[in-house]
Amino acid sequence: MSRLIVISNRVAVPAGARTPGGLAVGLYDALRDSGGTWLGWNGEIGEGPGDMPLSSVTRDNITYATFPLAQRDYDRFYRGFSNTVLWPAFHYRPDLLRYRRADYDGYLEVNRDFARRLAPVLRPDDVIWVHDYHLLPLGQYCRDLGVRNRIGFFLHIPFPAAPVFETIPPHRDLARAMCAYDVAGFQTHADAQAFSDYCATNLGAVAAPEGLRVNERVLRVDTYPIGIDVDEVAAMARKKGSRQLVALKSELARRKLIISVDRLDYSKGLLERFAAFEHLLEIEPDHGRDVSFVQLAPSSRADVQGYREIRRELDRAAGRINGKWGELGWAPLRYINRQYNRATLMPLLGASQVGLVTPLRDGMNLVAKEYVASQPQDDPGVLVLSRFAGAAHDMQDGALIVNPYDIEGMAHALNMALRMPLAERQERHQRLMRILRERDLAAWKNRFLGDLRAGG
Ligand code: ADQ
Repeated sequence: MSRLIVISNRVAVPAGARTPGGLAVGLYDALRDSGGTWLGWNGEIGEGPGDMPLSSVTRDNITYATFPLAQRDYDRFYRGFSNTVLWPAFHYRPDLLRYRRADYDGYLEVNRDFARRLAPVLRPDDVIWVHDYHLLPLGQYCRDLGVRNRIGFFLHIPFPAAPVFETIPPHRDLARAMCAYDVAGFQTHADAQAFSDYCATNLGAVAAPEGLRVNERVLRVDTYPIGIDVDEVAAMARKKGSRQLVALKSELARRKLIISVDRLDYSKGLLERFAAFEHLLEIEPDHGRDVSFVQLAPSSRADVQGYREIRRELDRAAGRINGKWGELGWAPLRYINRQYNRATLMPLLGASQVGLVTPLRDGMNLVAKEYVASQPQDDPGVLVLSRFAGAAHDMQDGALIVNPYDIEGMAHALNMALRMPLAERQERHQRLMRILRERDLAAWKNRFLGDLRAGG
């Protein structure tokens, strides 16, 4: 089998004997099967200008080739264009977009640099898989250097409808560059359709039997909903003895737990969710001391504008809710900004009666899937899920689907979830588990790589 080269902004190098978790597992398996390289930023900021040194470690047939970013590149490429232009626009928040030409130049330079590092180490039959919005034009830069290998691209976040995409000043150049890939994969049909529609209207793309024809190239545009390793999550959730869970034991004996787990991000709808929980306390005072809501949200991208404000607003809302509804022995909302590892998180999800996943926009949202996989079959909890998470397309058959802008609607769904009879919970859980298994992480990676290799 041809060698695989994975390129993503951040690379998860396994530490010591520990194997990676989550998404990294799928990519790790794919790389180990065929042998290959994972290239990207090591998460550090290097000193001074000039080329940053590349370091390589090889483990289990996989070479991890990583490098630091210079401060200037971190500011323009990562903090600037990637996270203050692309992230907000792709999540339908053009009001938070702050465009500067210097940031865009930095974004292109770093993409060019990725291509320059990659091209010399390629063998003719290597297959290249590029990940996410930080690297939209990487394929085009590889082509400019004469790379003729198959190159696929997968977007983990939503692709917005044309009028929103067009708020990004260089939208046309970005979309044109994306057409240099052989396969462009999206989380949902709506995302793939939005990209195709934009290309048809603005770049003169036409539908061909093998995909989208743009000038003389043909690009396969398709939907590859990302999944999880269901057995890994279920096994982790069953492990007892996590210190955090032991601490919650007496609480769990007396109260039902609603849980939410996110990175602290304005796209995740935390404020609306807090308001819905507060509304539940208002309309169902009986629930009062029977329910606790745990929101885990470690701060992310704290140095990017927009993130400080949301954090401040959440602190205020959490304080207000506990101030108003709390009692000496009970705080209805536990809002925690610490990062927990998966070994702690999965049993916590498994012990919660409601998984509340209500982003305003999300490419997929793997926490929704992890919540379902963590549930005990004999007494499963209920997933309350936003219609604007990519996961809603896969999971509408078993989750309670809500609109995160409808605070009262979310409170009613929470109420329904907390009161749902066992037989209905089991039935919904079984339906969801069937879908999770059918569309798991291995299926995602096999189908994407199958399509990418097929056209070679
Ligand atoms: P994220 O926006 O990071 O990912 P999500 O899919 O929910 O969102 O989470 C990815 C992983 O991070 C999951 O395995 C989850 O358990 C873990 N995680 C999330 N919050 C955590 C927390 N507080 N503590 C510890 N772990 C946490 C992007 C896109 C998503 C898309 C994924 C994968 O924004 O829409 O589902 O990529 O494609």
